[in-house]
Amino acid sequence: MTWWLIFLSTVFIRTLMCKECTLEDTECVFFLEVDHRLTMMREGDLVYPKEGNIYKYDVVNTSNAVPVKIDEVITADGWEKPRLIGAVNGKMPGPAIIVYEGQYVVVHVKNCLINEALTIHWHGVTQKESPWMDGVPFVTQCPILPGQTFTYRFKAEPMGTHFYHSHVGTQSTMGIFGALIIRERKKHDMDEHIMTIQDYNHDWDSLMSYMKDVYGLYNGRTSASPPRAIDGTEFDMFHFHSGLINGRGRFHDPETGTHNNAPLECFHVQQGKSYRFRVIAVGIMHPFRVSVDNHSLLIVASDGHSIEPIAAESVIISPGETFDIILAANQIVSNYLIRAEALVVGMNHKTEAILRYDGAILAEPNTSKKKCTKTDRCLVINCPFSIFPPSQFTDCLTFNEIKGTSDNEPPSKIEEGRFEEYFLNFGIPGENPASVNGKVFKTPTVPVLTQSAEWYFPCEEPACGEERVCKCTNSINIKNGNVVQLVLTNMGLGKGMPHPIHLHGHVFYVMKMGYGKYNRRTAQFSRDNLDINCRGNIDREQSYCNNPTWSNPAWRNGNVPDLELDRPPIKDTVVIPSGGYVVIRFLANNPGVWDLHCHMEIHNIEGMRLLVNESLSLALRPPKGFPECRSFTNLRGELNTRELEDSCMKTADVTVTVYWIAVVVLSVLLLVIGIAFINQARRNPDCRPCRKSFHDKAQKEHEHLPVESM
Ligand SMILES: [Cu+2]
Repeated sequence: MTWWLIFLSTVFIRTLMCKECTLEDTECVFFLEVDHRLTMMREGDLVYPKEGNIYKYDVVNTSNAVPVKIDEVITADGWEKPRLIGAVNGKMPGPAIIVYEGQYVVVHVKNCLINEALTIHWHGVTQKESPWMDGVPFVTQCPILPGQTFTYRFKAEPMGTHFYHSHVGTQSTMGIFGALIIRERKKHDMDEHIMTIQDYNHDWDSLMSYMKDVYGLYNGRTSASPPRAIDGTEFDMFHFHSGLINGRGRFHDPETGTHNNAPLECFHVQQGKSYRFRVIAVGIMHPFRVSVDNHSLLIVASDGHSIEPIAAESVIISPGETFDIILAANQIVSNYLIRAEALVVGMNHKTEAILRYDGAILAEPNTSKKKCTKTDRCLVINCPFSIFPPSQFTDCLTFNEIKGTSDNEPPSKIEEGRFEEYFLNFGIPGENPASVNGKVFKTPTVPVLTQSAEWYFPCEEPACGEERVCKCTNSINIKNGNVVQLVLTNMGLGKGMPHPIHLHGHVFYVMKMGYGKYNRRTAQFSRDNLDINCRGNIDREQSYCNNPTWSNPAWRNGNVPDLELDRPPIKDTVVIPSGGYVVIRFLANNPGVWDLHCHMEIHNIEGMRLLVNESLSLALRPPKGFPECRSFTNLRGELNTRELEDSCMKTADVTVTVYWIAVVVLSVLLLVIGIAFINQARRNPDCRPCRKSFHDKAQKEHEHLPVESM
């Protein structure tokens, strides 16, 4: 009886606490339980897809059977072999957290995973009053261990479309994510839909995908080739099976082109009304081009920040970015296909959802994608390259051509002596891992924000250099009150696909973007933008570009021409085009330690990351009792803990080194033994080389043979 009462009261409290926040609340409380789940299972029953529905595994005749409710199953792409995923409150995506600007958000996160620690990052929230709530393991907090609960509390700002996700390893794309919507504090006048988009592999968990990218991806016994983007640049080796919208999609068989009829996400609209679609890219690697058949999109915000509205056929969204799209339901009552297509060529990498008008029949849409023609061209927003092939009659509006709105605060003026500029090249040089300026990020082993006395930022190893790659806790030190300009580049030998770079603790102005050169006839990438001097190797295509700068020295100190000073758009994640650069600016007004990283999960965990150390001594201190953690050896100084940690981080290098040391030692040993053996043999006639010895022995024996009588 007691247990039953406890259970009921817990359910009651959670129901109460998880209700949607009202305009009047000053604080809103949520519970998130993170655990593992299997796709295509309802409780203990396997399900299978058919005609847009799902049925229990033992249903043979579906014509009279009642389908399983799709909300009760994490269907993913409907692949019938259940795949292990992470889930928040039993769902993927987790529940949306919807609050109003300025409210305090309290989220009790319970780690119910069996064997993994986690943290939750509130992507887009600046954490001005609470830098220790940013949710980055070993930067702002200790990881939450299995069974533990950690309560996040932060102020909801800035307003807009954001999301939450685990910041540990590959857990985010395992399914540990959900929308975080901060509405303007007034009654909202437009209905909304939330749309998360991701790429997905139904055979492996995200960690396996990462390991295969690092160590090799094979199709049978054939080494797989990387997928190519429309502009000819290469993506990394993620084996894309399907795309998902709000956790649902269909597996399209690449051999036959048919799909498995898994249920799609359905967005309901009423004819004559307009809707705000909050689109969030939560995937591993691929950008998606999003469009809706028969409808134009009005793009009004990115990463939660308003932009001058632009009507377009589609928008391209990369992992970590968000876009707000106004869709006017102004077509005839029917079903329309929502499309999200990856930018690769020769592969059917896409996902779909349904836009269903109220009153439409419950049927699959049979609409077509807009045909872009010479007289009716298509406009695409936020292209990661500057042109499409001419035959596609499609125009790009790159992000530097987009204006912020007049109600955005303008960027701070630069005062004498209060300006800092850094050049950061995001690259994958040769066979080396993803890095920034040739520095592969080494994760600290204590949270540097809250246990700063126990960590330093060493990146001075002799292994680092202009044409070298090293591993260390890379950071830049910026001073509170200064205007900071970062020139993010994607150049030289390590350039690759466009990288979406996300900054924690700040939003930034996109001041300028520079694209590489493209062949106007084929739209293929041809060379880097020459505004940047790669220094290093004289052949910039062979240079790691670890030490970039402006090609014109007069452009330093904020003097680069053509900066957008009037109304630059504001973002927290921006895509650096291949062979190009982005100039971003922000005011250092939030002391703390802030992550800056590529939001392609594979690159982030590999090391394409650094810390922005912003006047750490001025950072607010966490509340009393905030968890601490550190390594422990109990060896009373016999071994240096830091050295142990360093060697752990360099397992691959150490293995190689040990191997070669062993080879050299063994070779020397064999040489010494060989020389000693030969010398000995020379002195001892019984130890001559085998063949000779045998010959001699035979000779001797022959000599002693009795002479046969004739
Ligand atoms: Cu990247």
